[in-house]
Amino acid sequence: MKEENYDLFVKILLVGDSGAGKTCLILRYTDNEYNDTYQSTIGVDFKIKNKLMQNQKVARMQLWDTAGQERFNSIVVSYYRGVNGILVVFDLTNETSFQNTTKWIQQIKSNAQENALITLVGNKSDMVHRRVVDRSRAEELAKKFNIPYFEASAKDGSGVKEPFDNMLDRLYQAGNYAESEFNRRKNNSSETGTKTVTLGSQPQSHPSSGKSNNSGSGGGGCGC
Ligand SMILES: Nc1nc2c(ncn2[C@@H]2O[C@H](COP(=O)(O)OP(=O)(O)OP(=O)(O)O)[C@@H](O)[C@H]2O)c(=O)[nH]1
Ligand SMILES: [Mg+2]
Repeated sequence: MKEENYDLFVKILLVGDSGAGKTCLILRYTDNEYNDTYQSTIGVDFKIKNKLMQNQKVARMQLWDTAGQERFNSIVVSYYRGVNGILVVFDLTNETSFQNTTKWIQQIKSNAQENALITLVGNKSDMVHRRVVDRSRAEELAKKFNIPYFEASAKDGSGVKEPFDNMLDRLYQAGNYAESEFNRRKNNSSETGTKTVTLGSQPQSHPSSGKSNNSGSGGGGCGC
């Protein structure tokens, strides 16, 4: 796919405690793959997914995967500014990871742009017998912050598309995205009506993680 062959561009960040499954969710969503071997993310990483929306517009989604480990938190915080949407991920089998979602949401509210959209995601729904967080508790928390809640399993793939696709739809509805340079040039000054958000710096200006196998992959065919 050529650089200009998309209509809108969004930057989505995933945050949450270490081990919650952020990397696995991104890998499942972008490549439909899952790996049981736990490799904790170092710093920040990203993947690209091109998505054909129902309205036939092609969205380029830049999905930023962050390290949940406390020692990387200052790096993670530096990535909040300039993102359009943030998925806060917790592990349905880990009470602490659920308790900490409040901390993550507060950190987002103090550091991200005011119009950044947030979604809460409970991962590992396949582990029915080890589950400790009820749907009702998570829904209550999401309601308190007025954000949507989704449950997913990166392992079996269920419910993974929904939080990402819903975030994209909400960003589109809110006009919280950037137009491609190509469209911007094409439309020039004649047509307005599309709200354009100027995004922050591009990935190459950010420190990347040691896992270069993931970095910036995708961007190829439309993973619609
Ligand atoms: N059963 C089950 N295990 C999962 C699921 N998602 C992730 N895991 C397991 O949890 C481990 C941690 O997942 P990661 O995606 O690496 O977690 P992370 O949130 O990226 O962690 P950090 O990079 O340290 O912040 C994985 O290696 C899997 O073993 C899931 O949906 N179900
Ligand atoms: Mg990770």
